Amino acid sequence: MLRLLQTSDLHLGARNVDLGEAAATLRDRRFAAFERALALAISEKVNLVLIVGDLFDTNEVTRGLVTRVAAGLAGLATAGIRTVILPGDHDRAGSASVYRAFDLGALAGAPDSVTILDPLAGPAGDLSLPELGLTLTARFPAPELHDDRWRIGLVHRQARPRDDEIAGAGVDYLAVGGPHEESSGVAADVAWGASGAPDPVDPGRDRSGEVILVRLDERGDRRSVSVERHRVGSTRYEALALDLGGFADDGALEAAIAARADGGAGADLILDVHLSGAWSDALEADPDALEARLRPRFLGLRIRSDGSPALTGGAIPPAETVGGAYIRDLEARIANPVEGDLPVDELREALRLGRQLLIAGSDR
Ligand SMILES: [Mn+2]
Repeated sequence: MLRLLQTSDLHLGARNVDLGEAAATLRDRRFAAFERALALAISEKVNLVLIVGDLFDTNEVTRGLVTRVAAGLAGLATAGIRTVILPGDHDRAGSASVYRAFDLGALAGAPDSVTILDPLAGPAGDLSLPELGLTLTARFPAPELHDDRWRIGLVHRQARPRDDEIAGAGVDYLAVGGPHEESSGVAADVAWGASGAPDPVDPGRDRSGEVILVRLDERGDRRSVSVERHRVGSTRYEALALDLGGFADDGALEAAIAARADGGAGADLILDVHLSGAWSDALEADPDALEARLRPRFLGLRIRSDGSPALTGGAIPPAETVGGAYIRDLEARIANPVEGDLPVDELREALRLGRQLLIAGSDR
């Protein structure tokens, strides 16, 4: 029986400029998930660790990061565990590859325990491990790969290959990197598994934050593969859509967003808020101000708005008053926009401000 720990899409060293101050925290959390994956490999006494692409977020990472990764791999080597790494989309193989700029095995002090599989090398790039009774290949498919060992393929793609491609891969098990969510299955007699990202790297991926343990069993001439999920990540991404028409004042709006951080939940949460709809004059609904006030409660917070101030409801002051004339003029321009006038969203903002300045407190 052989056991492998499989991970991919760690995206270490990502700059995440859109996340502002949270970016550095997020990098630390991703690295922590990587370290938890390695600790799991050691405690589970696996035979092999597979990293199926996008270990690094870019080929231009710092020596400091590569050195920290190498130290982790050195820990595996000390425990007698070999690591096999496939370059991905972000840490692409080729002349500019991070794996050419740095020799991870040498940095780990264990050149025999760390292998970079070159997807461009053809059959010569296959890795034969007779002591484990398996052969690994980065070729996809590798239909001529016939030996009586376990044959394991590694492939990195944005979406998992189709069933007919997997069925013709020429392997017993296909390790898939690229999809950021966990999934696994069998196509014809080929088992496949994708671990997803060990710490979630983007929104809308419920099955991420995990690594998988792959078990290869042989009884007589019957081979079976099973996949077991293990959580190592903690970051969560959520989206929150709010209709501004449902809020009586800014306090209520702020409370609705803040509620997502209740019970300390904000510490692990990157929340993406989308405000829409028409808001009443009782609200400022300023996304930047809300974001500044609420950001400390979350790991990351983004608030976007494409809402607009409400048109004037209820009775309008008489047309001969300044306020009444102003509102009638703007309502008409909003209802029948003409070329050369201000954009409608600016007219609506002018309408809102006018209502506040000219008729606030009146009995309209
Ligand atoms: Mn990726």
